Amino acid sequence: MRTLEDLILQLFQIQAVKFGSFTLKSGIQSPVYFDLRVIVSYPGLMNEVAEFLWDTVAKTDAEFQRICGVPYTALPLATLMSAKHNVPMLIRRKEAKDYGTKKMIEGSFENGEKCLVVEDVVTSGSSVMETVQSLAGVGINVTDAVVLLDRQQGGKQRLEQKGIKLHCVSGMSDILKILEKHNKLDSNTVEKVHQFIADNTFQIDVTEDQEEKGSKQTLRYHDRAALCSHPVAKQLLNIMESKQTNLCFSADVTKCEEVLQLADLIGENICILKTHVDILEDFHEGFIKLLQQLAEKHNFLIFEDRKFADIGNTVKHQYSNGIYKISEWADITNAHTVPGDGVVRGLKEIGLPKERGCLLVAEMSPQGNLATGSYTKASIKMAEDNADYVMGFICTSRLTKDPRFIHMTPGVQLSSGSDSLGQQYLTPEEVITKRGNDIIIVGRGIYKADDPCMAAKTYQEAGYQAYLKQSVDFTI
Ligand code: 5BU
Repeated sequence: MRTLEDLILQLFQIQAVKFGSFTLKSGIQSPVYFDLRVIVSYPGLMNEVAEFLWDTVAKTDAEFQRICGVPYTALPLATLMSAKHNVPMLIRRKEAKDYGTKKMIEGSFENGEKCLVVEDVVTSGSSVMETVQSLAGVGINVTDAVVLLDRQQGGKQRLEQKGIKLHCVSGMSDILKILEKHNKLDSNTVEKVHQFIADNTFQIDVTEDQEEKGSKQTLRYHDRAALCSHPVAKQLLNIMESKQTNLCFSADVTKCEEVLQLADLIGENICILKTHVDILEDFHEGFIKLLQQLAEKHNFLIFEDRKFADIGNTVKHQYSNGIYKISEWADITNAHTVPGDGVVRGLKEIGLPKERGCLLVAEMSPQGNLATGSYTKASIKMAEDNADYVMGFICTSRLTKDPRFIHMTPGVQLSSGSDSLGQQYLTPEEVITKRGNDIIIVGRGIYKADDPCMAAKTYQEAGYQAYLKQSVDFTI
């Protein structure tokens, strides 16, 4: 059996541990990357890794009757541990959701049995949690998990908060120490990795309410801002954090002066002001300048709710030319996905160099709308394929666990209901806490109120309180 030192050197040699500049799934640049998939090509080493994992757990008081690897990389490791030490294994399906009726957990087991979860690398702990939740869904308890490499970015603490002890064969600091000692890394790289870890550790803010419930937690706005590489999404999340607001005001009035008055009156309560610039009767270029000054004064972004829906070539002109020249001033705009991805690619040609953001209309609020099912799914894929420009969705429910995407929901009032033309209203609590969205879009609830200033404060407070109670299991 090798020492831990030998093992790390071997992992470095086969490039399971790499240093340089890597774009992680979340879009952030990391100076270090662990890719353990490659070990399947080195059966001897794979056996040793499995033994290290086993010995790490054997030293503790962990009790379990089953072993389950987090798919896919840890699957062969769990298999080796199971076969050598004669502990029955379970397999967690990754894709069961798409097939509907298929079982999530394969293998035989008894209700209430305990299972050890095996993982290759832990960053935030979310992948381990997903497997724990699938197992819990069929009545199996998890109190312990074992991991080969812990990136030491807060995953261990997050799991501990959910009642799971994470046993680690090795952490980032061991790896750095060993590789530096053997002259595989210079001190500059080591420093860079330490800095990266310091800047990218997942903090868990647990509200009192969550503490009472025991184990609920989520990434906060500032955690997500750190994960975002999209400049507008990052800026927006930072505004939401510093102003404690997830309120977007939809200024659907028809006179420029009225928009400006409202913007100044409630600017401090909002993170975004949404316009329909084509409903303004007296639109003039000076209006945009004044609106931008107010955006700067109160630190909010401007979102033109244009809902582009034509072929790429046409939307390029609609976005940059004509009377409104939207791309010159709107931090954010949006698009329907009905024309296919050409609409996004067209807008992106204009918006990307200007560092603008785009939201895809993946779901809508009115009764009987057609943006559902496979249409919504295709919209999510379009966003993922264009994540350098698309920063999120207009939607009524959380569509992805990716923390980079902002989910904005229109059709919000303090009590649910509808208007006479099919608009359907949900409450801030329903939209943010229950459905896991990020931003409430409110129009008439504010500008038709007797006291719009008071109404904006009320929506800000309701939206933010709903966020403090929110728990979304993000994938990082
Ligand atoms: P309300 O006054 O809060 O109902 O205004 C809602 C705003 O959101 C309004 O500007 C609509 O154009 C916009 N909206 C919406 O209500 N529903 C949708 O699905 C989309 C946009 Br997309």
